[in-house]
Amino acid sequence: MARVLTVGAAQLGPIQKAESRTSVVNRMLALVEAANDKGCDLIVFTELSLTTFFPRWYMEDQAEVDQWFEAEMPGPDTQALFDTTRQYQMAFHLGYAELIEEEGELHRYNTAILVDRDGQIAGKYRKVHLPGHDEFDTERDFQHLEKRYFEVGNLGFPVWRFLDGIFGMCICNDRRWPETYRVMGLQGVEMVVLGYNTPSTNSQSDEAPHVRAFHNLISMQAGAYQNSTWVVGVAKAGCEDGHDLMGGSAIIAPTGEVVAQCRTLDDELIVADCDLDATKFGKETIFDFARHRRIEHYGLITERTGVELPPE
Ligand code: ING
Repeated sequence: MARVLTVGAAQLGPIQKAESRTSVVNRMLALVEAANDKGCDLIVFTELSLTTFFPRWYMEDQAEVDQWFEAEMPGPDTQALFDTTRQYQMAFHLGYAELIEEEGELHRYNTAILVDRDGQIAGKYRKVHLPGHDEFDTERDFQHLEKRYFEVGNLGFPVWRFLDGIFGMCICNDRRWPETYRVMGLQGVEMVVLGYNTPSTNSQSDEAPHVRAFHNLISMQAGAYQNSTWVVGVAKAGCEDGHDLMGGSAIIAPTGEVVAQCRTLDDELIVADCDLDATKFGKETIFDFARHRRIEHYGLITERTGVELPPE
């Protein structure tokens, strides 16, 4: 039996600070049209899809910060996305900055949602691994202030029954941490969808760009292979107000093979037929956790970095 989904990875090119959400959503709707023309069941958008990557800017005024957040989902700017995808019976993934009042307090998260074919939000994830720093760092070539603007995600790494499969999400830096995929792998995940906004250069070193592209793929390919799951990683790419973001959006099979990859730094749709049953072989052989994984024999697993070595 095959459970084949036609999946579109909808990379976005740069979004300038001055670009309106309406303009961005119109670009996204063009990608939805292209995805519909190719028969996509699902379209995956990127991290912080609706705005420029604003954590690169140091801001002190909360109202200035909050202009980058969505207080409603769907809201006036995003309703067209929900309406059009529902019309096409196409599910979608969307990353955005979430402003929400919970128990009388305002909270701000780097968030992603899964929306089903009928336009209903089926799952929500909030970014756990927030890279960067929370105060202006004079040592860096550019700022990365996610720790300043977002709270750490408080939803864990859940999975959902979605599109006749088991789906999970993560966001950007999460994809670099093996725990991210394993927590979902232990729940039987069959497709992990994620967005990323990754600077092409390292603000703290002269790391060559090809190394960054290598780390991007190896992180996602390893996560896919070691948990026998599809991984769809979608970039916001290109030059935003003078700051370059890498592309490389990819659809990765449970074997770890890249089956499709974007070639530009612009709005670009790549499509692949993803058989969710292709995850079974790995889960039932090499990565059959029940038969082969021996956590009780792994020795001390500390929550701290590193382990106290026994005295000489
Ligand atoms: N961006 C980058 C990412 O994890 C980064 C930040 C790049 C951290 C390279 C470490 C190394 O892809 C976001 N938004 O997390």
